[in-house]
Amino acid sequence: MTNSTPQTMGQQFGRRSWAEPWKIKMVEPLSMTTRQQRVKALAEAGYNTFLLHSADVYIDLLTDSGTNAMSDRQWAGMMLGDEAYAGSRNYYHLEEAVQGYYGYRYLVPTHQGRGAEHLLSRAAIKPGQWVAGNMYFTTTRLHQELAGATFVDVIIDEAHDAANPHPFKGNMDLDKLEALVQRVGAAQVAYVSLAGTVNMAGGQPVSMANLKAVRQFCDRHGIKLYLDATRMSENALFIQEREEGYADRSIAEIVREFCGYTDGGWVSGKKDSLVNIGGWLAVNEWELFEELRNQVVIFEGLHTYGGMAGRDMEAMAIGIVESMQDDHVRSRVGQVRYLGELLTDWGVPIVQPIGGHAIFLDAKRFYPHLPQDAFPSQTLAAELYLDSGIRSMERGIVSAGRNAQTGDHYYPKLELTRLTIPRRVYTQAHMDVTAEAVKAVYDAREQARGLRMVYEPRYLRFFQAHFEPL
Ligand code: PM9
Repeated sequence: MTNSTPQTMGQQFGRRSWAEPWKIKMVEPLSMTTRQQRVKALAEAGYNTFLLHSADVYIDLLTDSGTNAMSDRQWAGMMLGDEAYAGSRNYYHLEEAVQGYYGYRYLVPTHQGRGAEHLLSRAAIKPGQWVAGNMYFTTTRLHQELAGATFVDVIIDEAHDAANPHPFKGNMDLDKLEALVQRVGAAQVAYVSLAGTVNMAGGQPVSMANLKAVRQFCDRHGIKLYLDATRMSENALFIQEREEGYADRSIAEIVREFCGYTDGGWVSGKKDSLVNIGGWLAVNEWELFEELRNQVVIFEGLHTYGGMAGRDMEAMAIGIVESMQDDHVRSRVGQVRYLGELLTDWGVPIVQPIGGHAIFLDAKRFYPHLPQDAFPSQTLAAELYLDSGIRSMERGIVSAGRNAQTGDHYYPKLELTRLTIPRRVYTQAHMDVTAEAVKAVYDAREQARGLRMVYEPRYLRFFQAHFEPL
């Protein structure tokens, strides 16, 4: 494992600013539309930014998922794809990277994160059981529910308050966990599902101390603990910066220690791991691995490719190494902070503290005159696109979906619009342009009228729902 020390960038040269630890070798042109074109494109997309053609988008901050720029090393790795059906050498490289950096014993590759969630949910949940998690994630919770579990949010209360400055808003509340066990019995808790960082809370981290406490709780009650390690290297940066005793530990060391307290984990490789497609699930227990390896051939592909091409596994193996470099993580989160600090200075309400992968605009404070039923975050994403061609994503009532039992909307406390920063893709100038566009939409906030939903798909409605202006 190659580790850079935490202090290698900026400080090393006695400078105060950070800069990206790479230079640009290939570029992709952007195109700008007129407002008239955007009005038409948005209406055709049913006011849902997921339904826009990317050709109609200027700066694309929909997601950091699969939108990363790969390095020259990763592209070179693509040429070394071993596309054998079974036993591809790229699988063994990936296995080595996962074992080396995350420390889990047995690897199951999948086509992306939700493939891993599907397999774990099927293998580890018995219908009628419960899963406790630190706030829900859309695909994670859906797979747990489809496997017959009821999801219970046990994140600390501070996470549901956009303005609360708690340094580890991803932490679990041990009292909430205890209350669940008292209510349903430990045997009925399929597992604890911990995400680092917590996407829906604003990219907020979990502290090592909290994880250790959760581990002890799980040991006391005989409950398994599985980690969504999708953005774990970003979580590690926050631990390095904010938690006592970790300032001199590298990102790679912190990730390895963190994962060591869990029984297994999964990732969407499309985030931290700097690739455009791929995922995995890895566990320490042989019996569970046997079951997962059995299931992967039904739903994903053979256990040595799991839905990925050999070249994709090679790019991910190299991406894992790059994602653990301190300089990389520092500049990645540094760019997110740059945008967030600009907006904060201009008085635009965003989730605080600034998280790892995105800026989350607080639509409740942005549009206090819009009720949650008028979809304020969806409205804000639409208005931002109309103003500038910048694409963002709703993370509020639409994403939260409906209670599977009652059919009612969930009304999440957080009503957010996410400006998600792809890794190694945009420059500081793009962040300036984005901040100016958000400010312009903020200045015109009183004119926003909201939306109504006119088409609602059954699952994960935020992807495909249609809206009309009120
Ligand atoms: N996250 C995101 O944009 C892409 C799908 S939702 C728009 O944030 C976590 C923490 C995720 C995640 C995806 C998945 C699923 C699991 N855990 O998208 O299936 O943020 O690779 O991963 C998205 P896949």
